[in-house]
Amino acid sequence: MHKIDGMLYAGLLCEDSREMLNHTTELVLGMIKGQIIISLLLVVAAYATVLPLAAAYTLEIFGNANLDDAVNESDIAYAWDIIAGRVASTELADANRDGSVDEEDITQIEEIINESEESLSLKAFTIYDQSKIVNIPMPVEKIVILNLACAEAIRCLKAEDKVIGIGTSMTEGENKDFFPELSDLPAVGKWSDPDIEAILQLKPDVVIADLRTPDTEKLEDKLAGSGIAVLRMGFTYPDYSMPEMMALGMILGKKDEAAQFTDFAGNYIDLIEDRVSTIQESEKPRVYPIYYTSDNLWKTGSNGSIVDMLCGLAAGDNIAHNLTGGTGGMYPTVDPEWVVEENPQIIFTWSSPGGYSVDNDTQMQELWTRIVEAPELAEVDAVKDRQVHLMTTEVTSRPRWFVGLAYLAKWFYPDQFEDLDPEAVHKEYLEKFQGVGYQGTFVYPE
Ligand SMILES: [Ca+2]
Ligand SMILES: [Ca+2]
Repeated sequence: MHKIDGMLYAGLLCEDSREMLNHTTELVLGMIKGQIIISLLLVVAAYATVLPLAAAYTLEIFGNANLDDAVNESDIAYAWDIIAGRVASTELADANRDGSVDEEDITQIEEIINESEESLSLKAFTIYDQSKIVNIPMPVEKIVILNLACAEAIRCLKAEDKVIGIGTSMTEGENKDFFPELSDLPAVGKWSDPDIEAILQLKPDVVIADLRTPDTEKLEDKLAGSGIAVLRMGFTYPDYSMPEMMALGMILGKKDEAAQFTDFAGNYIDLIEDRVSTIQESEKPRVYPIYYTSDNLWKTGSNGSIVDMLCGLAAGDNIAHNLTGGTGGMYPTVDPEWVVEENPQIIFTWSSPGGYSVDNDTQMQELWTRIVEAPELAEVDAVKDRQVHLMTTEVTSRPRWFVGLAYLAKWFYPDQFEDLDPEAVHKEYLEKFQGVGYQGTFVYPE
């Protein structure tokens, strides 16, 4: 899937953008479940004849005329081909977004390549809503970041010096330990409820917020007319996080840093996808992901959630895939009897206690014992076989979600991934991309 995302987007670009996102999500998820590979291949084949070769993904920046993963000289050539009528036009070829592709777009593409453009437009993924086009005045020198995933992404790009304000979560508890250089900056309220006055006083060029939270009424609407752009990015949804990182790299003048990250993460993602690509649907382990909160073992993640995408990539059959409920319809609560009926072979949680500042596994051990000794689960294979695993949100719901993916792949298919060492991947990531040493407790049992 990682490899043909770009083709999917390319093939559906002529559609209404909301439809496109829905179609793409459905297609991608459908493919993960191995249900519609044939129709997908037909879609790909049909468009391959009229559109350029797909890259790993499509960088959704206007000016990326040929819909690959970069804006470069080949986009100038492609835009000239469009103007000459030799190839089909693409939405992103209209670099200045005036409704037609002409020489002014060539000029804008040249300026993007030379990093002298006055503004940059991108299509941001929003997951729960339609995809949204955002116009960013360039260059971007001052940013406010509201959430932790974004702070980690900023560090991946080595762009901390552009941050002038932060959400309060970066000043609290272990986050202060993990982001010492950011935690001392002026705070602008909660990630979910920002203080607009404080943001206006800081006069950033851009505010970067989570995909979904807060509502636009609490952020975009209140900043309208201020000249401050709002960018929504997740950095955690497997289907979108690589193009997001590349787009942010371009916006912050950190293209090379972004490419280093996507190369590093992409290598592990590709390795895992390649190895599980031949596994038949019937051979996939049935898994029950627990969204563990407040001592509750019966909340889970379904279709559209990060954890469901991770299960799909690691070729696990999420028993909750088709359920709906909870936040965004993606975090339903289930009956214990239903779990017993489904009889999962593996149980895991991605929201275990633990983390960067926790130097012992006492709490994780307690939760593990709580699960394997839960009377409701006594007859479930996963418990009988002690196939119960815990990990923390740091390795699933941050830009380093590929570390969580590596753990899942190993838990689902220990033989195929005997040579994969998720802890070593994590350590290398923290040192290379976060500038911190490896410490903490992230999984149980080891
Ligand atoms: Ca391109
Ligand atoms: Ca144009």
